[in-house]
Amino acid sequence: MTLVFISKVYDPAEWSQALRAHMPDLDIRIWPEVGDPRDVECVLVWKAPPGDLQRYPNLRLIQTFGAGADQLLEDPTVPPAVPIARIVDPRQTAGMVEYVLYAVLRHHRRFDEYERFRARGEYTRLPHVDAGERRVGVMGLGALGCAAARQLAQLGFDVAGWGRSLRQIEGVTCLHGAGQLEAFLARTEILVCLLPLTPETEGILDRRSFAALPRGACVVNVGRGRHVVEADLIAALDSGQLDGATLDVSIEEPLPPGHPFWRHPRVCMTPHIATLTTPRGSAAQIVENYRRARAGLPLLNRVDRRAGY
Ligand code: NDP
Ligand code: OXD
Repeated sequence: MTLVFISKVYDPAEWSQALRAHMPDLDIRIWPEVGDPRDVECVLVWKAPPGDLQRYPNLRLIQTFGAGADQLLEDPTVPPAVPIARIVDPRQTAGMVEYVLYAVLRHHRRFDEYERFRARGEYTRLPHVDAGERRVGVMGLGALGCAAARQLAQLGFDVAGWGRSLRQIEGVTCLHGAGQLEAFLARTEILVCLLPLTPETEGILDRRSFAALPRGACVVNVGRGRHVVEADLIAALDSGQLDGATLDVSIEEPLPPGHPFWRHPRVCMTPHIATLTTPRGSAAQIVENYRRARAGLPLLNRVDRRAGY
């Protein structure tokens, strides 16, 4: 029973302890010290070195640390017959909801503007807008988007959601499909992107989408950096079409030195921390999936390779 742990960001000691608490005889090998690749049945991975996953001939499960599996799906060397599972977990969802609520409230209550006033020594009041008059839009109504939309609605915001298929979420106006995207954008003053990265969603937040938003809208991107055409975002911020952006993700991560997001006065940037997968929240799920893969049972949170998420 051998699992290879591949990650530069998650702590192998902490995870090994948590995984073994659920499966004491699990043999955990920390990449790149994998020993005989024929022993390996499961990889637990966040950002696999390209080509690495094809070298385990007895692999039964590719379990990603993330909610998004785009990086694995884009690598043509990942063995096509081995199932991929992702993490869906209430703690991870709660972390994302916290981040989204904070970002939306910050734009809604114009804290960045007040910070600029303060820096200039100005004691100025802006007009007040009730939450019920603030139109927030959530793109992607999956595990995370749905939870975020629901909580925003509970705070009293006027919330719409947009996804691929029609959803029903209490208190949220749900739109779907390419045909309703423009209407969704036109009514959205604070846009939250929680889409998965697929060929269809790459670059979805571009010049045209920004132009479809009302002037002065704000964007919160917690999906993937490649959802945004970064040059178009900067241009929309500089022209005043957008008032601000909160970005947890960027096309290149870590964000390279000299990137305009570092210094742009209307960008708030965080290092892909909107939510994190924790051993406490997810070790049991990972071990359960490994057991299921060995027993030939359906996996928890299996990625649909054809859909791309
Ligand atoms: P899910 O797979 O549960 O949900 C994805 C949603 O997006 C589904 O509702 C799906 O529609 C919809 N969707 C897919 N393709 C399209 C499309 N072309 N147009 C419109 N809607 C589409 O994912 P999660 O909610 O768990 O996670 C979403 C993403 O958030 C992840 O893929 C990841 O990229 C990102 N993420 C970022 C984190 C961070 O820390 N910044 C942490 C965790 C995740 P349908 O309902 O029809 O399937
Ligand atoms: C992700 C994650 O998919 O952190 O980004 O879970």
